[in-house]
Formats: sequence, C-alpha cells, structure tokens
Amino acid sequence: MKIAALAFSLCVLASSAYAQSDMSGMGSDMDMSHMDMPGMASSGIFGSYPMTRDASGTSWQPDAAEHNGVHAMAGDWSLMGHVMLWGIYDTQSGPRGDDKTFLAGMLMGMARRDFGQSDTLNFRIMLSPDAFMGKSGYPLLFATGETANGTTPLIDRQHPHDLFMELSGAYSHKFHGDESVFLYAGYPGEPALGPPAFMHRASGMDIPDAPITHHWLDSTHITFGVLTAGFVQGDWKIEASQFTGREPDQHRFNFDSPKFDSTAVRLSWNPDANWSLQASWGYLKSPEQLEPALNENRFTASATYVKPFEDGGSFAATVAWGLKKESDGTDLNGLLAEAEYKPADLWTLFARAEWEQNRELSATGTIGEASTIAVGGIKDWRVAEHLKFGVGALYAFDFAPHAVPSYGGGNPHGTMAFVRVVAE
Ligand SMILES: [Cu+2]
Repeated sequence: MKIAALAFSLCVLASSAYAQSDMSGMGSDMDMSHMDMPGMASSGIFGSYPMTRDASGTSWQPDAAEHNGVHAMAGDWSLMGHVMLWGIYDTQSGPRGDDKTFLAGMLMGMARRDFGQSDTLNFRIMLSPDAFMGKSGYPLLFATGETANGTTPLIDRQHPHDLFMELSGAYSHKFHGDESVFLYAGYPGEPALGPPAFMHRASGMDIPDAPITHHWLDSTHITFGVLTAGFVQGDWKIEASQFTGREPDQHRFNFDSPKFDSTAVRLSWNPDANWSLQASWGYLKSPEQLEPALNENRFTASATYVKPFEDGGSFAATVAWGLKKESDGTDLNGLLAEAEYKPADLWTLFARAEWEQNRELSATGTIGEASTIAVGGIKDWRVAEHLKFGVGALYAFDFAPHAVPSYGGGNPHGTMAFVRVVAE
C-alpha cells in the first residue's frame, strides 16, 4: 500500500516535471500531424497514419481529434505525458442513492522510439487515482460490475479503477505504401474490444463519471494480461487479442494473475478525418469473480465523429451499442450516445444518454431496463502553458426499471459538482 502510494506520487511529480520542462519547446496546441521535424515522430504508433488517430490501447479515434499531451525529447526517445484529475462531490437521489466526495482520473506517460522510417517501439504507462477512493467506488445509479469485498457485487456504484491501468509495450513495422503490422502486450493492457475507453475518447474524456454501459462496451480497458496482433492498411485495421477474461479483483493496488483464456477481434475503419468506426467481438471466460461459471460473448459496434472549429472549439460525438450474450442464455443490450461541444477553447458542454438491459439491479435477477441522460458543463482556466484548472457540474435524469420498486417509484437523479486539473 505504501509502495503504491509512493509510486503514485512519483508519477504525479514526473508528470508535473514534464509539464514544466517541455524540452522540445512545442506547445500542445500545435497540429502534430503537420509537424515534420527530425527526431519528432509524426505517424501513428501502429502504422502510417496521423498520430492523433491513436486512442486507448490499440484503438482508433478520428484523425481530427485534438492531440492532448505534453511533449519532450530525451535522446532518441520522444516522450508524452497527459494528466486529468477530478475532485468530485457526487450525490445520487432516492432510497438507493448515496453521497461521496472523491478523486478520480488518469495519469499517462508514453515513451516512443523510431528505428528508421519503418519501425516504432512504444511504451505506455497509465495510472489511476481511483484506487485511493476506497474499494466500493462511488455512487452511480444503475452502474453495476465488479466487487468491493469479493462476496457482494457493486450495484448502483461505479468500481474504482486499479492503480496500474496500463503497462504496455508495442512494436510496429511499416511496409512500403500504407501497410503495417504490430504487436501489443499489456500487463495490464486493453484488448481489441469495444470503442476507446471512456476516459480517453474525444467524446467522453471531459465527462467526469463513468458510463453505466461501461461493462457493455469498454470495461476491458484494464485487463491483466493482453497480447494483440494487428494489420493496418491505410484507413483499415484488423486485430486480434488473446487476454485474461476475468475483470480486476477488489484489490486495486496489485496485479492479478494473467490467464490468456479469452479472445477478441476488432475491425476499425476511419473513412475520413472526421469519422472512426469499429466493430468487435470478444469471448470473455468467467469475467465476473462472483459468477465464475458464467462466460460471455460480447459484441460491440461504435461510431465516433470529431469536428474541430477554427477558433479553437470542437464537437465530438460517439454512438455505441454493446451486447452481452451470457452463457446461461441471457442477452443484455446496452446503448450509448455522448457528445462534447466546445464553443470556445476553455468551455465545454457535454451530454450522455444511455439505455441498458440489466439483471443485477433487481434482487430477483429479472432483467430491467434502465436509462439515464446526463448533461453538464465545464469552465476551464489556463493557469500555465500546459496546465488548466476547471470547475463544472453535471445533472443526470435517471429512469429506473419499472420492475424494481426499490428505486422509490419515481425517477431519481444524480448531481455532481467538480473541479479538475489537466496537464496537457
Ligand atoms: Cu473502467
């Protein structure tokens, strides 16, 4: 525990050191895709495409997405750091609601080295402060998945993320033309399943809480043991992963044992600079610790659109569908639509609407349909070249399953007030 806390504070220090040093002298607001400087990488990690296309794990987002991060060079290595920390007061209404004040977010560091024009080696580390919020996570009506104590499931709460969200390495080789092959290994890492994880995708990274459809779409972003091989041709990517099906356990500071018992395949396509599409399938062996006999086939499809404006503003949106086909014959669908609109550089308005078929919300295990619509906004101030501070709020209209009276009959709601610090 002490070692984890120490490693965490070291990473915070390292990230702020990045933010201050910026040895390359390049601002994060420059368009990296048009940069052509010796020693400074400008292509993607996995192939010959703009580096703005790379999102979490090996996933893609639209090329037009903003490139967030503080850059530096160290010898032959190009370094990148990105920090997003949220301080959140959260209150969820009704008999099943609760309150909590907590810290959430992510810290990311990347080190990349290119060998000639054709080969790229990339390491990524991603940490989460969630581990310090306590094992039971934070109140979020209709959120389910994982456990706080190893005996009861987390219901109406979002689980904390593990301190180590990603420790990965990737190697890619580009052929002549626009084809490339790559290998990615993570312990933990993100298999080729679902859209980019919510905290890293253009349409969701400014929304402070997790989607309730997290376990229908992108919950595998922290997987203890992932091996992915992929092939890129221009704007297409096909990739396959062998990984550990079990979700992280309730001990958020440790490393769970790798099993490589599950498989995923994903096809991604960026038809133009503004769009990114993916379809994926995964077989998850025994994902839930509390229901070890259950296996899952998960299907997801998503589309993300990003449009930057000339004055520094932007619009980003994602629609996504996920289907969990459980091995006992149950089919559970989930839908998500989310968008971020930045009318100007330091203002963000966001909205997220979700619907899910969930059988964990009722005590009897019957499937109930729950939905939520959250809206919110953030005002940021730039306090240093690579540092901004923001204040915001979120309000969620929740629609409880009719079959579950314990929500109080009416429609409960969620409210969050928050501050954030972003190093980019
Ligand atoms: Cu997660």
